[in-house]
Amino acid sequence: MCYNPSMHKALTEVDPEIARLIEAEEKRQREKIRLIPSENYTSAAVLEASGTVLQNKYSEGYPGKRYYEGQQNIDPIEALAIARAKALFAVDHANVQPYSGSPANLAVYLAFCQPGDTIMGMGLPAGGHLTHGWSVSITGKYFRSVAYGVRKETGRVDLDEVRELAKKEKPKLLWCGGTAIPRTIDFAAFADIAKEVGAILVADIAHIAGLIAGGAHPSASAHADIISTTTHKTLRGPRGGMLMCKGQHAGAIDKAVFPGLQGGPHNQTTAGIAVALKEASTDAFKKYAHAIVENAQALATELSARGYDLVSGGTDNHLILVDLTNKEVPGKKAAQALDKAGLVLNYNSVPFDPRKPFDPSGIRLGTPAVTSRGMGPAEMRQIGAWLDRGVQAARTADDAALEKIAGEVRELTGRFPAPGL
Ligand code: DSN
Repeated sequence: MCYNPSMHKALTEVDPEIARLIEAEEKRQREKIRLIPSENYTSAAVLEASGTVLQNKYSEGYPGKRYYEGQQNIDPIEALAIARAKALFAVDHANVQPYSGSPANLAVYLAFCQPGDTIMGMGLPAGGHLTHGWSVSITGKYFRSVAYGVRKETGRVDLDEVRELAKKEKPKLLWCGGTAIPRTIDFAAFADIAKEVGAILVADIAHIAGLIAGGAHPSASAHADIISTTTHKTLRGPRGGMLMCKGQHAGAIDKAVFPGLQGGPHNQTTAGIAVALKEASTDAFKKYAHAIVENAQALATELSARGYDLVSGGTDNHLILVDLTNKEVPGKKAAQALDKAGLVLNYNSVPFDPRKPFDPSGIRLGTPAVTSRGMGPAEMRQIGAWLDRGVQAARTADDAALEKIAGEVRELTGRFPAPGL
């Protein structure tokens, strides 16, 4: 059942223990309904490109300017990935070497800040990312970090509040984007604020890169100085990162990624990114991106109808954040029970959460992976019903009910094969 049976054969011979675990993970991904909004199924083509001899090659530097010989094939692969990223996201410059989202973001700090400089981002509990200056991250320790949040009544960013704070604090970098934002990000408004206070605007589009590529979320390219993204979420590529920017920042960004922060790029990942970007430029991907949003809205509507308290009241994108306080089940207990029922999601803090991040009040879920399997609104309504039964079973610790749901889930997933498996 492996995507590459010959590789699997060698692996089984050499290391049956690891081979068995990979097979078990394939089975898990096949049989369960994966609702973690930052996860997806890459295509067989991306998986193939990512598991190749390209990983045997060192390529410190950039195409045409390397510190190692033998780049006859690596240079054109990286050049293709760069060209495709530039075309897809309509940017002047792209760097496809960051190992993932956090290193990409660190490179932005290295490019533009000195330790101790003031930076501003969305707080983690409000939906921001650790690397946007949260206290436990290096970015909150090495810089003077100021956090904005969301309004309690609306669950949405209050841009007037962001403007006031930015005018008072004068940050060098202003981050927008994050990991638990169910609503459209107003890049133009953030750009106005950044301009007003002389900050560099960094749009972290990791969660929504695929939606932007497919035209299902407004683009950041006309507004942000720097765009940071991972490549494996809605964009459906391999685990990796990219930085894109206006031409004037190209040199600073490239220098920060290499030699500033990283060594040799992971060429097998670069090839996987190139393939994913090609796939993301197709009409089929545009339909996929819009279907993700349609599915998230169908699931949100179903959950709302069942009395679930959705942060901000719903979703504009791929992600739904649910406060389970009124259901009398904490997020972690619900997420662990739902996993037994074959429904995999995150426990997650909600804005103004009175509980601790390791045992918070909410759950975070999304539709990129189920949409990759070809599921639609009818399946989302069914998933909403299962989630409701699962949360009730979590409250009453009814393992038999969870097992019953798991059986029904397996029946559904059997009818919707996952890409790459
Ligand atoms: N870990 C990612 C997520 O799940 O949103 C963010 O880094």
